[in-house]
Amino acid sequence: MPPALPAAPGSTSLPFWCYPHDTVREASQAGKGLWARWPGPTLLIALAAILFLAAACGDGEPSGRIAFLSDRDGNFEIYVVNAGGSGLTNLTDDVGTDVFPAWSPDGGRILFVSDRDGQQEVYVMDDKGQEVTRLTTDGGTHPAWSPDGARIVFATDRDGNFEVYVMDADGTAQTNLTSDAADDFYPAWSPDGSRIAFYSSRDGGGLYVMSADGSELTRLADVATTDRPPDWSPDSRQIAFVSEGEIEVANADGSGVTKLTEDPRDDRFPSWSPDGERIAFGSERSGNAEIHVMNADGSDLTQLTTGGGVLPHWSPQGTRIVFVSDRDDSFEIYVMNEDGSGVKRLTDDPAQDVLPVWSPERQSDE
Ligand SMILES: [Ca+2]
Ligand SMILES: [Ca+2]
Ligand SMILES: [Ca+2]
Repeated sequence: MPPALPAAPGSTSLPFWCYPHDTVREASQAGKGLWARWPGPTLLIALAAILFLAAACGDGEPSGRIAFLSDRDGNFEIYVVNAGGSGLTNLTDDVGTDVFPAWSPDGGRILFVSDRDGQQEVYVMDDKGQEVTRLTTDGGTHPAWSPDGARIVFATDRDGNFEVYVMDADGTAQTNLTSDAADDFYPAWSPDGSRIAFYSSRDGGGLYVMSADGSELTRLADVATTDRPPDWSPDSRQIAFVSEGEIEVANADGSGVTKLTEDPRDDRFPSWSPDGERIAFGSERSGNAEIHVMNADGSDLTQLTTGGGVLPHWSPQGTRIVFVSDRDDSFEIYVMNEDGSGVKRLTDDPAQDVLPVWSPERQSDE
């Protein structure tokens, strides 16, 4: 867990007239009132002012949604909030522990894991929290979608140790891909659908990759401990992972294992930008847990936050990063621009609000 953080410095803000939509709305209404008295030029001036404000605000409020976990009702639930901060909704509302949200590639459904029926099982629901369907009955966790949304990969210890399984998206055709006496877990499907990466406790612990049917198993790197799935590059050629507190990448064929960071303090949570050019990550190298970004070859490493930050995740267009910080006392969800400017808090609750995941791109996004 991140260390305790000192008081946060002031965050960078957009000009005040970029924030409240009411300002624009009032200008619009004022324009209507003036129209009645002075038709023509006044309305045009009002419209020009509105257009100027919109242009000056750049790309404005981010669109898309963010799923996250909160224990604000006494146990963990999956929530969504619009990336602009509105529409916070509890999707699960169950006394069980509901965790590991994973957006379907079309953004219409969310996989999650719950122990509501006694043990951890994989469930799916729509993006309103409706149409909840339990997909596994013998235990399941760490679910992830295939890129086409037709299949789901997950981990289960139903056979006595953890294995990586796949199933169809309706829960049928559950198949063991690993069948090894060691624990196999945290699977991640490559964006091109051809491979699945996962961690295993085999031979002291390692990062492995296999074809999506379980064949062609390759050990990529030694990894003794992990608490997150590995992160594929968008072109499916590389995998970012954490080993002994450093961010490393490996080629999917097992070659080219490269340490991107080199600092005695922990570097964690690598998140590949959608264009594949950069990797955001959390680091304690400044003495605080802060979000950093570097080029995908490890060059041009830059600190983005100064008030504390962990668990970065990019927006689908790569213009923003969502992250978690306890700068305002409890863990909350924040969004910032890719350069660290424009930090905005999305949650405000004494409970833990953590693990934000930006929804996939839709036509209306950003
Ligand atoms: Ca719950
Ligand atoms: Ca196993
Ligand atoms: Ca909170």
